[in-house]
Amino acid sequence: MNAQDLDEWIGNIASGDRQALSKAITLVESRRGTDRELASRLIRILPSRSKPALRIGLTGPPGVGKSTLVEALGVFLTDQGNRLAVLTVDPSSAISGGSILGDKTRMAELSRRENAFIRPSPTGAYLGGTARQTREAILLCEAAGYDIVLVETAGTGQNEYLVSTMTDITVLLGLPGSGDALQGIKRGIMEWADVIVVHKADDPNDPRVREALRDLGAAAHFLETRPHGHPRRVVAVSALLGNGLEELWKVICEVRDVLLEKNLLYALRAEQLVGAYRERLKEDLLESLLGRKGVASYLSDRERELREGKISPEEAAETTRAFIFASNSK
Ligand SMILES: Nc1nc2c(ncn2[C@@H]2O[C@H](COP(=O)(O)OP(=O)(O)OP(=O)(O)O)[C@@H](O)[C@H]2O)c(=O)[nH]1
Ligand SMILES: [Mg+2]
Repeated sequence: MNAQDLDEWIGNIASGDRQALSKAITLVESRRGTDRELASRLIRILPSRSKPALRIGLTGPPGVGKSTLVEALGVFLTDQGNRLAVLTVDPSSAISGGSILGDKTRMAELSRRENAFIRPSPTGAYLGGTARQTREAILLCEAAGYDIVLVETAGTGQNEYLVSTMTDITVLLGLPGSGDALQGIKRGIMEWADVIVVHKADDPNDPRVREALRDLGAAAHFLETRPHGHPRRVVAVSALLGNGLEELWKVICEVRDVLLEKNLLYALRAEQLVGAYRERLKEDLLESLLGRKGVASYLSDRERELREGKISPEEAAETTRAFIFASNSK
């Protein structure tokens, strides 16, 4: 594809051609070498926007109601005239299957809207490459003029953290539960959240909802503050009944305003890029060093010695490092 074709493609994306956008997302999802090369060229020449889109990550355990909330919040936002893109990143879809169908039915009304674009992750496509693919898909949606990009990802430990490294605001969902304040949510994960949602709060007066709000509010207090300094907020929401949607959006806007007023949005994004670079470099270095001739067998020899109790893990690591760098300088 020549430079002119690429320019034309980008022009089509920018003018709101959904097919051109979908095709570009498929390209960045591909792991084929030639596709990667083309995707990098495409991403590199995307025009920058004068007004940044708001990137929101929505995460929480499977079944907590993320897609239902995306639909409800999405309808609410598009009704207000916003243009909204939704990316669902489902690392478990390869196992559970059928998530595309599930999301389509769960977002039935939103998917009919002219100013909404929904892109479910194809089965397994994001496995192993979630961060880069999602980051690039976000950039493409922004180039297509969407003002808000929502990224839904099912929480499986690492993912809550990952989504917070590529969005401006992270919303964490959990269920009110007896005993544990928020079912399915570990305290450590709350660190990455800007907003915490006690979900399926169909009855706001339900004692479990009130207890969860109180406990989480107190817990959030003791966590280290987010870099923007705005306190974490806890909101009760029922996507099914539409309770708390306005409150949730208000709270998200508060965080957005702090990021904009304190000029932190671009600083945050810049740090995210630096973080992505470091991660990527680590992976690449590891891969190329471990892929060197003789390294694999050297490693398995050390592992055998470890199992036989002949060396300590520290010794094994130290000699392995020396071996790799000695063979590296040859
Ligand atoms: N009572 C109640 N049920 C809800 C609410 N929101 C969602 N649900 C139900 O919870 C179930 C799971 O909803 P989803 O939106 O698919 O949940 P999810 O978090 O997207 O699930 P995964 O994508 O599989 O991780 C569905 O049966 C929804 O109808 C709510 O506010 N109240
Ligand atoms: Mg879902």
